[in-house]
Amino acid sequence: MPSLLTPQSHATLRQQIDGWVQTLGFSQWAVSDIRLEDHEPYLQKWLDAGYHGSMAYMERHGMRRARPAELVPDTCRVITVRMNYLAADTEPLRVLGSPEKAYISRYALGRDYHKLMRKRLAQLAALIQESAEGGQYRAFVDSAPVLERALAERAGMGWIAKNTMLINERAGSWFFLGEIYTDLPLAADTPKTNKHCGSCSACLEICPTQAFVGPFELDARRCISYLTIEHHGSIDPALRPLMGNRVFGCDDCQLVCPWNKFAQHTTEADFQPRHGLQNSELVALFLWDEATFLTRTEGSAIRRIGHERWLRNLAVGLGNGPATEHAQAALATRLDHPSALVREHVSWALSTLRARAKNAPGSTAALQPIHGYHPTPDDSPP
Ligand code: B12
Ligand code: SF4
Ligand code: SF4
Repeated sequence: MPSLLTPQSHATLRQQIDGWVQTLGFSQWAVSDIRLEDHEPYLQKWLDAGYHGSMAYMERHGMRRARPAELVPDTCRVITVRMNYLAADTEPLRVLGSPEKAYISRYALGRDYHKLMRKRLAQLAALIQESAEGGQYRAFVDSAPVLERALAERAGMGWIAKNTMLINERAGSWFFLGEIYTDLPLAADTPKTNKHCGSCSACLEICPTQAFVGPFELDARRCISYLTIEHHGSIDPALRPLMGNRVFGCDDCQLVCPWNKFAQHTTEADFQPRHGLQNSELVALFLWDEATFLTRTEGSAIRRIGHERWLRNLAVGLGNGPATEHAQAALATRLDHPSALVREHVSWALSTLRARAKNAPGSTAALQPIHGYHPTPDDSPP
C-alpha cells in the first residue's frame, strides 16, 4: 500500500519528481486521473470503421485501452512524461524535396525510444516508490493497451489536434509519450479542454495519401506510417506513387503544423541520427544486404520491419524517383530476390521508371512534398 501523502510530503515529492524527470532526460511530466470514458465512443467508432487495418493489437484489448484500472488494478493516477526527439540540423524539407534521397521519419533516426524510455521510467518509478514508501508503479511506452495521447491531454500536457497528434503549446509535437500507472493518490493536473487548431487545416490538406477522413480522424490504412511500418503485405499500387520518397514513417502532418515552430530539439545523445540515415540515397540503402541492414539498424526502431519490408519500401521510393541508370541497375539486382513481396515491388518500380524514362526523361513521380511550406520564426500559430 502507498503511504498517505500529507500536503507537505506531496509538495516535497512533486519537487523531487521535477528534479528526477530532468536528470532522466524527460522534457515534462504531469499527472492525470484515469477518466477517459469520453474517448471510448471515438475509439470504438475508429475500430468499427476498420481504420486500424491489420493492427490487430488495437482491437484485441477493446476498451481496456481507455480504462487504466482494467489493465492494472487499483490504478488511480497516471504520470505521463514526454521526451523530445527531433535532432537539430536534419533538414527534413530538403530531404523530402530530393527524390533520390530516402526520407526516414525523424523519430527513427537514432536509438529506438521504447527501451530507452521504459528503462528511464522504471528508474523514475523506483525513485518515487522509495520516496513515497510504497505504492505500485507500472511503466509503459507504447508497449501495452494504453491511450497515451488521451492520458497526456487529460494531464494537461497538450491537446489532441486535427492531425491526431498531441500538441504542446510550448513544444509542438515532436516528442514521445510514456506513462507510469500508479495507485499513489497524487494531485491531478488540470486537463486540457481547449484545442488550439482554430480554422487551420494545413495537416489535413498536406497529407500525401489523404489519410484523414476529417479533422481528428485518421484512416491508418492510408497513412504512410502504417503502410511502411505496420503493414506486412503488398502496398496498394494506387497509393505507391503518393508515397514519394518516404520509406519509413512520415512526418508531413507535423512538418506543416505551425505549432512546431515551438518544437525543441532533443538533447538526448541516443536520438542523434546514426549511419547518416537523415540524408541517405535511396540506392545506397537499397543495396544494403541483410547482414548490413541488421548491423546498421541495431538498437533502432527500423530493425523491427526486417530487411524484406525495408527493400519493399525502398523499391517504392526508387520507383517514385528519377529514372536514372543507377536506380534501375540497383533495382535489377533484386529481381530474383527470394521474397515474392520484394520481387513484386521491384518489378513495379522498374516498369514505372522505364515508362517514365521513355515518356518524360528526368521527371519524377514524387509529389512536391510540402508544397514549398517553410515555417519561419514569424509564423503565428492559428
Ligand atoms: C496505432 C498508432 C499509430 C497508427 C494510427 C495513428 C492514429 N492516429 O491513431 C499509425 C501507424 C498510423 C501511427 C502513426 C504515427 N504515430 Co503512432 N501510435 C499509435 C498508438 C500505438 C495508438 C494510437 C491510438 O490509440 N489510436 C487510436 C485512435 C482512435 O486514436 P486517435 O485517432 O488519436 O483518436 C482519439 C482522439 O482523437 C479522440 N477523439 C477524437 N475526437 C474526439 C472528440 C472528443 C470530444 C473527445 C473527448 C475525443 C475525441 O478519440 C480517440 C481516442 O482517444 C500510439 C501509442 C499508444 N499506445 O497510444 C502511437 C503514437 C500515437 N504514435 C506516435 C507517433 C510519433 C506516430 C508518428 C508521428 C510516427 C511517424 N513519424 O511515422 C505517426 C503520426 C501519424 C498521425 N498523424 O497520427 C506517438 C505520438 C506522440 C504525439 N506527440 O502525439 C505515440 C503516442 C507513440 C509514443 N509513445 O510516443 N501511429
Ligand atoms: S503521417 Fe503522413 S501519411 Fe500519415 S497522416 Fe500524417 S501526413 Fe498523412
Ligand atoms: S496543422 Fe493546423 S490543423 Fe493541423 S494540427 Fe497543426 S494547427 Fe492543427
